[in-house]
Amino acid sequence: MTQTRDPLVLTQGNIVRVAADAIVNAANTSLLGGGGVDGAIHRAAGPELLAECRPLNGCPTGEARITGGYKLPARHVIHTVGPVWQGGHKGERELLARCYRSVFELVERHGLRSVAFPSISTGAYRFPISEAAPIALREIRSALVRLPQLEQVTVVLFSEEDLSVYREALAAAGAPA
Ligand code: AR6
Repeated sequence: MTQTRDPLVLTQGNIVRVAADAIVNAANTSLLGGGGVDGAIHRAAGPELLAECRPLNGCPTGEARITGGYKLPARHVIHTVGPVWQGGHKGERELLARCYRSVFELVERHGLRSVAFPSISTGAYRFPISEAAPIALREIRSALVRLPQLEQVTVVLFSEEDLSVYREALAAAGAPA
């Protein structure tokens, strides 16, 4: 049997350097920028990104919006708003899953073939990464099964520790179906 490359790739690095059809931004409901990965993406893309975001009038938690990538190597940015972790009894897990699904709806609609995600909600929004990783990986696997156009999904983890958590979650979930 020939070994094919897994379309799901985990890597450590800075998402602003990734040349994919789209990179995903962990934004807030204003879509007007912030700290963390959001700040890094806006800085690297340049002020045209904020100019395109402003008339979008924000984005509710769990939804997503698409813009150009401007000075980024990525063609598009898909902005999604993750839930703030409030202890786990406020629908946070479902809202996080919804973020991934909303991103993939845009990926499908725009015929994108490669997309790179940061670990949504696990920074300033304090979602425990050990709980977020299996949700992210489950939704990514499900999209890869559903969307034949989708060739590669990369999760770009900012630290080696975060990469280890995702690797363990991937191993625990087993091989792709
Ligand atoms: N590349 C990849 N991952 C990164 C990068 C980067 N350049 N920078 C940070 N991370 P966060 P959230 C990781 O806080 O929790 C913003 O202010 C980071 O280590 O960026 O969804 C928004 O405006 C962490 O693992 O996003 C919102 O107000 C992950 O990205 C709020 O933060 C997410 O951390 C959103 O909080």
